[in-house]
Amino acid sequence: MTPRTRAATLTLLSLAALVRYTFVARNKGQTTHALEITGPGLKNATTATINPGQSATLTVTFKKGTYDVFCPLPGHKALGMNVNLVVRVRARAPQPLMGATTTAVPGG
Ligand SMILES: [Cu+2]
Repeated sequence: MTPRTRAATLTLLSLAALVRYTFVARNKGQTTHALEITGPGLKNATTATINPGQSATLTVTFKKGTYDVFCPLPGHKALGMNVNLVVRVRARAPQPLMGATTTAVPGG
């Protein structure tokens, strides 16, 4: 079996600006990963390194704009653990937390 790693997947229904979202990053792979989000208004939005079989949460408040969701470990972003996230909607009232999950799965 080769140590190839399939791209992380990110599933989102919709995202509103100015609402706090908690991402649950679950590492189903066999090597360590992490989750980082960069974009408007975010600073140091990253989890610690996540060991295989473990998970970590990352809570962020988005503004309108385009964000980059990726694994910050060296080389992982280039392997495809990277998605763009477009936040379009402005919130009218507080809403319950919505979750998104990124999953890195070993392939091969
Ligand atoms: Cu990774």
